Amino acid sequence: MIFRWFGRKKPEETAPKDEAAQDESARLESATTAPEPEVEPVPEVAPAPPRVEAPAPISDPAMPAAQPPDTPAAPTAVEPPADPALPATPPAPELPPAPAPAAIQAPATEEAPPSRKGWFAKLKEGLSKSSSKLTDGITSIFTKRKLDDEALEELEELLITADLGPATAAKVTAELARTRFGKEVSPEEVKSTLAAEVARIVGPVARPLVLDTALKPHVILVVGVNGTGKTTTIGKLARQFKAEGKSVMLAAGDTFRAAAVSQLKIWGERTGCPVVARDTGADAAGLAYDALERARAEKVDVLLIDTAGRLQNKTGLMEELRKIVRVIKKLDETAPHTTLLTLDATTGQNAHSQVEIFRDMVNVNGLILTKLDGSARGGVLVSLAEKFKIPVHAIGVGEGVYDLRPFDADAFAKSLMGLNAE
Ligand SMILES: Nc1nc2c(ncn2[C@@H]2O[C@H](COP(=O)(O)OP(=O)(O)OP(=O)(O)O)[C@@H](O)[C@H]2O)c(=O)[nH]1
Ligand SMILES: [Mg+2]
Repeated sequence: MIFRWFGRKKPEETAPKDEAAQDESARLESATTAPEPEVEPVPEVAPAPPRVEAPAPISDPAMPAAQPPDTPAAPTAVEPPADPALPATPPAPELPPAPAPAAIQAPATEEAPPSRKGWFAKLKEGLSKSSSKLTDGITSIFTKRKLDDEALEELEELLITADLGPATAAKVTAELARTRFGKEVSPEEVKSTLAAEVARIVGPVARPLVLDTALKPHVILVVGVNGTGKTTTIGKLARQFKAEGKSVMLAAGDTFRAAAVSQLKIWGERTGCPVVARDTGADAAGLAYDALERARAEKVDVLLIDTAGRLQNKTGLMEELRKIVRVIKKLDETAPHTTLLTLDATTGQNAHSQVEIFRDMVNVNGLILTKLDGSARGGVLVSLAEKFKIPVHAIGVGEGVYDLRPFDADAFAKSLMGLNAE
């Protein structure tokens, strides 16, 4: 069926892998039995999101501490984050720069589900920073001017600076030249031609997340750089699946930060989904194994596994994610059925290197672009589509529980060009 829309050690200690966890790793690697995980009780009706006091930041001398992990984020400001300044020593980990680390937070207040029209308006408004850059540029290039080589060159440059990437920019301008070269074109004509071309490029990747209902559970592993929206996206997806009548279980696989577990528990309470969790520093693969075992026993429809966005370094993260995959395959060799990578649209071209790293590491087969609201770099979705051809299942346009939408190529393309989608 298609998903459519429309603990044991003190958390304040940093050591993410204690001896017990390592022993357990060995146990899991040989796939024997696992202890009962801690499962949060499920309230019948999702309560109002509780306010949670942010626990003290976990200090780790090995990690660049550009910002404390638990600094509450301003709810709506999604300015392109400055690349966090990495300390001169020790050497920076190799992961691409990431936005500010996640804040533990009570998710945005419950709002009513938006109407279809409201959704298009929100998308257009969300993309307004991206689109105004493009449309202002198009207007200044094409007002009372013929489509000549110079105009095409200026347009190509504009598209590159709007994050569409050189290859996509060249393709789009070539298409415009093919049909209109030498003619006087209005900015409106250029925008609609570009919107059509963008829709053509992103169309093939605009694919809904398909849940295999025969699977009990369909396992969704959510990966991504810290702060890109993994935990929030899990909460939003959980709400959607529940609304479709599915039974959903969440696994707090980010055992690196205490706040990460609390954040997922809030989403669990809010969406009425049980959360399998352990204390900070527990073995993430062991937790994932326990969660899958439990989800199978309970014949749950969907298991969403949260993961850490950063560990001591890139190698540590890669190893942990690979181990999660290896260990859950001992229970179901086809799992994870979906490996979703969340990408923060405000990071622009950085998203490309994140896709490359995570794709090679854990075989990513679905993308979710988050923070398209307020990003001036929404065009990156076009270059990602063209380059990687990995399905974009949904886009995040806010922090609210309803702010995740299936990716609609046409609506996105029109909104990116400042045109009305409907
Ligand atoms: N505006 C906006 N904010 C978002 C969106 N998705 C997530 N956020 C916010 O981005 C911040 C980080 O989100 P998280 O879900 O905690 O990110 P994460 O990937 O789990 O981060 P780590 O656990 O540190 O790896 C939070 O403040 C979210 O509310 C979105 O689509 N739009
Ligand atoms: Mg998280």
